[in-house]
Amino acid sequence: MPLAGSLTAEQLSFFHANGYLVLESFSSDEDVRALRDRMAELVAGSFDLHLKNKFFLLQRMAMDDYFFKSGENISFSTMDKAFGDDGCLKLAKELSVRFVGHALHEHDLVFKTFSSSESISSIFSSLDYKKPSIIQSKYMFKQPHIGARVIPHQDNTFLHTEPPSCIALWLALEDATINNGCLWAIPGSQKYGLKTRMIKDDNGFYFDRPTPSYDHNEFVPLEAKSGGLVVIHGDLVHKSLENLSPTSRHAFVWHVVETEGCEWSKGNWSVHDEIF
Ligand SMILES: O=C(O)CCC(=O)C(=O)O
Repeated sequence: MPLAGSLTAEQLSFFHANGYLVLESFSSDEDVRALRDRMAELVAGSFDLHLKNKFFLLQRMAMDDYFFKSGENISFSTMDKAFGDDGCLKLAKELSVRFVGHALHEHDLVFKTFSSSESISSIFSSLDYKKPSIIQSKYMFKQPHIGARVIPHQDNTFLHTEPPSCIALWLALEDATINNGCLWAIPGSQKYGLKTRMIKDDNGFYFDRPTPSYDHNEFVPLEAKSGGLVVIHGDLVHKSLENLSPTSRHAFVWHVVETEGCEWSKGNWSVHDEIF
C-alpha cells in the first residue's frame, strides 16, 4: 500500500504540467483544529501590542529589522487597516494580524510536528527530493473585510537555491473560495523560469530585474476546502486577492528546498547556515 501523502503518477503528471496540485482532504479536521487552536493561543499570548502599533510600523528601519529577524522567530505582522488614526488597534487583535512567521516549523511543536510529518515527507519522496528541508513557514489570516491581497509572485524570487528547488505547501485551514481570497495561479507558468530575484545586501533589498505584470485573465482560482493542501512549484506565478467578504480564510504555508546538491543562494533575505 502506498504511504499516506505519496503522489500517484496522474498527480505527478498534473503537477509537472501545471506547476500546482490541489490535494483535497489531505488533513483531518482534528489536525486543522489543532493548528488553528495553537495559533489562537500564540496570538492571545505573545502578541506584543506595544511594538506593533501603527507608528512603530511607520518607522522603516525598525520595521525592516523586525521583518528580517522574523526568518528565525515567531513574529506577528499586522494589517494597517486594523489601526485607527490615533495609532491604536480598532479591532480585536485576533482580527488584526496579517500573518505570523517565518519559523513556526522550528519554534512551535504543533506546527513543527505537522509540517514534518510522514505524509508530508512522502510528497517530497514522490517528487524525488533526497534531503528536503523546511526553510520558512507562515500562518496567513486573510481577515474578513480587510484581508490584503498577495501580489503575483514566484517563490523562488525570495527563497532561492542553486539550482532552484523551492516548493510551497499551502494548507487551507478554512474553506478558501473566490469570495474570501483563495489562491490564484497561472497554470504552466513555472515552465518559463524565474523572472526576478529579491536580493538583500548591505544597502537593503532590491529586485535584480523588473517585476513583470500579469493579466488577471491568465490566472485560475485554486479553491480548496478546509484540510485541502495545495502543492506549489517555486517558479509558478501565483497570488491571492483581497478578502472583502465577512468570512476569514486562514491557511498555513511552508516552503521546502532540496539541500542535497543545492546551495542556498547568496543574497537571499534569510540565512540558513544551519541547513546548508
Ligand atoms: O496565502 C496567501 O494568500 C498567499 C501565500 C503565498 O503565496 C506565499 O506565501 O507565497
